[in-house]
Amino acid sequence: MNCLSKGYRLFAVLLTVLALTATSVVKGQPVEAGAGSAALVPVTVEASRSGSTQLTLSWRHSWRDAPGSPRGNHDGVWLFAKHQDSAGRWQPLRIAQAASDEGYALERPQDGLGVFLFRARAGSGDARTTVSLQWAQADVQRIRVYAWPMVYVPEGSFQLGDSAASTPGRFHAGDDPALPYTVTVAPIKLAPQAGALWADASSTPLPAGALGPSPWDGATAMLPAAFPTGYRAFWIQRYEITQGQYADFLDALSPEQAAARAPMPADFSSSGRTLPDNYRYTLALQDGRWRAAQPRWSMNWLIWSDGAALADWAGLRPMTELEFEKAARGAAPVVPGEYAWGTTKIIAIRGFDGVDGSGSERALPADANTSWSPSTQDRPLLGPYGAGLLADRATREGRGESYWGVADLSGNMVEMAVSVGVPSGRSFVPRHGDGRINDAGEADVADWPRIETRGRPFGDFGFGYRGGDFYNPERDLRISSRNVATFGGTRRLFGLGFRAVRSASQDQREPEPL
Ligand SMILES: [Ca+2]
Ligand SMILES: [Ca+2]
Repeated sequence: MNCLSKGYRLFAVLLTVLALTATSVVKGQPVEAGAGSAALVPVTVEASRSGSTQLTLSWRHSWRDAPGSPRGNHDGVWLFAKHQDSAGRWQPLRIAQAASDEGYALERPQDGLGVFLFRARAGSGDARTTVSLQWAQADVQRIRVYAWPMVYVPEGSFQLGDSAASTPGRFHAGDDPALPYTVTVAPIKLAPQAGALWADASSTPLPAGALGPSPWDGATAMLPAAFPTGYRAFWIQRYEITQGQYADFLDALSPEQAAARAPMPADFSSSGRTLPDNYRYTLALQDGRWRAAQPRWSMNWLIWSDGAALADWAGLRPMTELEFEKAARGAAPVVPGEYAWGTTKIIAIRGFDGVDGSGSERALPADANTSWSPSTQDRPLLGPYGAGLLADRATREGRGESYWGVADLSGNMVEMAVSVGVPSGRSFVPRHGDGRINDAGEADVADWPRIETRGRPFGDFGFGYRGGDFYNPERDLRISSRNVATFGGTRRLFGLGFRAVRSASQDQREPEPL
């Protein structure tokens, strides 16, 4: 061995030592994925330097329709992050720039609170891509990322109201209760006359027997221009918020905030059940961390304030009941009495082939397409099933999917939405959350509906319930049922879930170079 090669080897060792030192310095910025989020979209941290992070994400049953196909939409993922400040509080971490692999595209809203990641080209199957994120803030200690499955609902016209006389509270054409109303780009006039939108105002009995609030206050007015009618494009969560995603949310809050947002024993007192089988609710605080034993099962036992806070924290917003019908029916003509999958066939899940909760179980019977109660004596599944349970079925009807591919809009958990039937709903302005909630654990976005008092079981608070749940009869699961569309409930109930949306950016649909 000569001196030259010896010197070279020493030099190489020195380089290695230097490189290792440099790596250990930049590794002072640990990045982790929220556990509940990762149960749906697994995330691998490939590299993390000060100010930027590289992640690989994968998710199942992804698609993008071919250009020119009648439906023409795609799924995607809302990727957002928090960082822990010096006081230990989790704060939103904005994204300055993002880039993905060839074959995937990104939409980064101007507020940088997250990025939408989706297929750039037509295709379907499991998705996998690496994403490089450049953070707006470099001097952060610890990062947690969240990747939520979403579906893109394109801009376009659609019909409201299913024209079935047996569908309570349904929207209809202003001059004919037997015809649907067509939403277009034009402003919506609320009036009992031709060209306007109107709805059935009859109240429906509540489970205890008393009549619920009217789903329609009968005000004749122009719907404010800011109100999301469903015509404009938006992103919607593909599944109801899961118990794992909700545990991630609670885990990023202060103890005071989490106490306001976590279902408590007092909330359960009406159920007549106790843990561990409280309508399949599996969250628990273990060693200071919130964990869901079944992270894929839909979150239940929510109230509006929980959903609104979750949406604010995630940089999203609540949907309106018009967006609910758009997300379900899509551009297809109405079918009287239809459910979110566009037909009137509805088969309740009665059990599972394989271990319930294992992630590989199959719903039984083989043609079951949601969870509901055929009668008060026949309630086959008392609690939520998991996100993606029906995803491998051959047909849209079998998967229980909407026109656009959104899961579980009819049945499983109730969807909470901003109501058009009362003034406090019509004044909604679709601002997005800013990634933070207030110290009391409440959403603090101006002009979102909020519960003003919990002194009554319900009130005129501007929100209501859509789509029914596992405890409801089939009529409640119809796309156009509005029997509780203005209900404004003030109590956590075992069938109440949530799903958030975000208005699509009008100007950032192209991949961005890093
Ligand atoms: Ca649902
Ligand atoms: Ca906020």
